[in-house]
Amino acid sequence: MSYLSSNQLKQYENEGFVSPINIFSKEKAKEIRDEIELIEKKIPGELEKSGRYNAHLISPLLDEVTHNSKILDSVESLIGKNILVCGTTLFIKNPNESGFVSYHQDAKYIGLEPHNWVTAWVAITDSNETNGCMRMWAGSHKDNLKKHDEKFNEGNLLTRGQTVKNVPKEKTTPLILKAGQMSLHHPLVVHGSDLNRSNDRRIGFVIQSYIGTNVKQILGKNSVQLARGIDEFNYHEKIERPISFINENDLKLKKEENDNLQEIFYKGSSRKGSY
Ligand SMILES: O=C(O)CCC(=O)C(=O)O
Repeated sequence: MSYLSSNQLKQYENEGFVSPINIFSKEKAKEIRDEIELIEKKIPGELEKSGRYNAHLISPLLDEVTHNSKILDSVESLIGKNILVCGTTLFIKNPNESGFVSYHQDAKYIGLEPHNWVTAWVAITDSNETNGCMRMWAGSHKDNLKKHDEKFNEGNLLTRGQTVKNVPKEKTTPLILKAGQMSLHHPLVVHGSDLNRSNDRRIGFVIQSYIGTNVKQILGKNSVQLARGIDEFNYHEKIERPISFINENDLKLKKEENDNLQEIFYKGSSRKGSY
C-alpha cells in the first residue's frame, strides 16, 4: 500500500521531489539525535569526514529508521517492491560553521544505474531556511545529466564540490521539514543547501539511497541490505543489520564500506580527498 497520496505522487513526477512526509514524532527524532550525539561523544571523529557515511551500520536506532515501514511504503510506490538500502549519510551543519552543499545531481557521482532509485532525507532536527534546508530546482530531473564543475570550496559538504552552473536560486523550492518528517528526491533533480545561520545544529539522516534490485554500481563496489521484497538480480554483496550499539565488528564494516565509497566518489576526479 502506498503511503503517498496521488497528489504527492504527482509532485514527485512533475517536480522531482516530494515533501513533507510525516514519518515519526519529534520525541522519536530527539531520541535519534541523542543517539547520534552519544556516538560523537563516545568516539570523537567517528561521524566526521568519510565517517558520516553508513552510521546505520553501528546504530540500531538509525538502522530502524532505514527500515521504517512508512518510509519503505513511500519508496515502494516510486521504485517498486524490491528495495535495497545502498547506504546512508549524515548531513550535519553545526552553527557557526561554513557548511553548505553546492547545487548538484546525485546521479552524477554515485554510480548507480539505471536511475531506479530515490533518496530519503529524514529530518532529525527541524530543517528550514534559517538553518540551511535543502533547496530543489523543480522539474530539473526531466533533463539529462548536466555538466558539473569541481569546486573544492572550503565548507562544501560534497566530496568534490560538484556544482551545476546557472541554477536559478531565486526559483528553487526550500524543503521545510519538522523533526520526524522526510522528503524524497529523484536522482536527477538539481538541489543544494545554504549555510546554517541558526544557533542550533541542523541534522539530516539521509538514506542515499534506496535502490531497486535491478540497479548496478558501475563505479565500484557497494554492499547493500535487503529492505523489502526479493533480490532476483543479486548484483551486490549483502551485509547484516547491527544488533547492538557500536561494536567492534560493525565499526570495521563501516570503515570498509566507507573506504569503498571513497573510491567511487573520487573516480575520475583530479584530486583524492579526505572525505
Ligand atoms: O543536507 C543537505 O543540505 C544536502 C543533502 C543532499 O545533497 C542530498 O541528500 O542529496
